[in-house]
Amino acid sequence: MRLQTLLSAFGAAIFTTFTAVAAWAQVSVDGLESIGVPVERGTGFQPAATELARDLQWLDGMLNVIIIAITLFVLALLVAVIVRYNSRSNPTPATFTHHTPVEVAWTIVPIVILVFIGAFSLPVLFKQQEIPEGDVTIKVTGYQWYWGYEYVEPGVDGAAEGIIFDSFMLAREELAEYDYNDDEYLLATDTAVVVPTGKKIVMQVTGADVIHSWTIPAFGVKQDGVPGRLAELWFEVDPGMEGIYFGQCSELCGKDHAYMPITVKAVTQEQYEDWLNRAGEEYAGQPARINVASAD
Ligand SMILES: [Cu+2]
Repeated sequence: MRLQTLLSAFGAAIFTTFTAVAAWAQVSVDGLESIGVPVERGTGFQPAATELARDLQWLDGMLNVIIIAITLFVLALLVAVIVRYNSRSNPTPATFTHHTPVEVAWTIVPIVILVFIGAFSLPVLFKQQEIPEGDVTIKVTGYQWYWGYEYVEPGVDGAAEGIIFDSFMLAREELAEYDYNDDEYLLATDTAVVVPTGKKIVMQVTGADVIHSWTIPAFGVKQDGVPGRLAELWFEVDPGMEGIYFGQCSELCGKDHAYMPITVKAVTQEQYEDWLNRAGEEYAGQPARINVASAD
């Protein structure tokens, strides 16, 4: 009984600490609309905010056309066989086992289709995997069960040095306080990754304990964070697409896998620089990790 009381007191203490840290850590950017957000009963993609996402969505549409055409063709063949070659309309079936022209055709045609698909999908894949020189580099680490972010290089005048923060999911009752809607529960976090639009953002993705996966569907990016490895992904949000984008950990990582969402705020370069300056002061709370050497 005493142990139970002790445990619940301990739990309350931890909760209070986390809440206090969360309240302290918020450096917000106001006036942003949620763009990359799931919609009720939606089945399509979220709006594409990057060239990568546009490419993916176009490829998906093109593949769907091919898939539907093949499915209808096979269906038509099946129907033709059922109608013309059932035992009533065709009582004495043919007994041949080979038909060379047909066999050549059903080998060549799929090869042509696959080469055609490859010719469009490989460039899309390469565009994702060839990491450009980033204007902003952010290291993201998956923890059980939250994300940690470090702005690796300063964007302007060294202001980003020491911008290190963790990002926890907001409880339902905290959403309003942070300017999120009720239906953004399980998506919104206390701190958000802030990136400028029209700039190449490189994310270095890793995991601290188990494998996690960082994604923003509207950006067309997803990358596993594997402990001991540093993987990279990149994206460039289209100018004019300033807003809030959500993602969720996409690699089953344990008990609270569903409670470590990702919030990215894409802002204009001016808003970004303003945020950098404010965040630099706010988040430089871990002196041991501030890069002092490059200050002069
Ligand atoms: Cu995870």
